[in-house]
Amino acid sequence: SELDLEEMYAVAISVAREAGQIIRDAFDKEKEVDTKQSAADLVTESDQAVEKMVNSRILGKFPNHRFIGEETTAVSGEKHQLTDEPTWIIDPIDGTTNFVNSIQEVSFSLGIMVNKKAVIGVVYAPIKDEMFTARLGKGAYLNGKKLKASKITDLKQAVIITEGGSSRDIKVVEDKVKNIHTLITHTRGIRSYGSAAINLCHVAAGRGQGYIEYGIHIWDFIAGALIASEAGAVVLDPTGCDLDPLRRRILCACSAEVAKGLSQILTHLDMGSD
Ligand code: LIP
Repeated sequence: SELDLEEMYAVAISVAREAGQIIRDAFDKEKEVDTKQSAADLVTESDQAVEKMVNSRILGKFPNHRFIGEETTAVSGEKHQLTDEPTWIIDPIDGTTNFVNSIQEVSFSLGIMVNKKAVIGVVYAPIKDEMFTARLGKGAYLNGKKLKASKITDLKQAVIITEGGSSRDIKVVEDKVKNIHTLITHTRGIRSYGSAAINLCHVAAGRGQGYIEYGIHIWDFIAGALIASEAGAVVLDPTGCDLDPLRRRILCACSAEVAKGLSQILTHLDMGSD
C-alpha cells in the first residue's frame, strides 16, 4: 500500500505527547535506576514504560513497519540492520541522567527512516513543553514556529555544544578531554545539555552554532539531525564525510564554514557501529 507519511507524522506527534505525559508524571518522583554498558549509562522504569507504549502504538497502527528502540536494543543486544522498510527509531528518554537528577533537559526522540533516509523527526522536551518537528524538505518547527539556524561563519564567534558521554574507556576519555581543550581554545564557549536530541534542536533554533559528539547512537540523534538540517544547519560525520547513521558520531554546525573549522581541529574518535 501507499506510504501515508501524513498519517505517520500525525501518529509520531501524538505518541510524542503521550510519552511526554509519562515523563512529566515521573519527573519529580523517586526513580528506580539501573545501569547498562557503564556506571554512567542509565535506564529507568520510565524509559521502559515509554518505549513499550510507543512500540505497541506504532505496531498497532503500522504492523509492517520496523522498530528500533534504545531499551529494546539494550535487552536484545542485537546489531541493527537498517533496511529500506519504514523504520521508527526511538529514544524513550534522551537525557536519562538529567531525568534521574530532575534536570529539565530531557526529551522523547522519534525519527522515521524510509529507504535509509530520515523523513520525519520529532523531539519533544516535555518539561519545557517544546515540540520540535521536521519533515524532509518541509522545514523544521518549534511549537509550530519555523526554525532557522544561526548565520555565523567564524568559528571564533561560535558556541559549541559537546558532551562527556557515557564511555569510561581511558583512551576515549583522553581524546574527548583533548577535544574539549581544542574547542575552548578556538571558540566563544562550550556547553553540555546532556541530551543529544536537545543539543541538535538547540542548534536548529539558533541557540549556539554547533554540536559534536562521539559515542552516541542512532536513536539519540536521527530525529534531531533532520530537525537541524531542515533548519538550515549542516549535519555530517565529524571527519566531514556524509553522516553514517550507524557510526555513533555526529557533527552539526550552523554553517559549512563552522563545520569545516570543527572538522579540521578535532581528533576523530572511532566508536564502532550500532
Ligand atoms: C545520552 C545522550 C547524550 C550522551 C549521553 C547519553 P540517553 O542518551 O543523549 O548526548 O552524552 O551519554 O548517551 O542514554 O540519555 O538516551
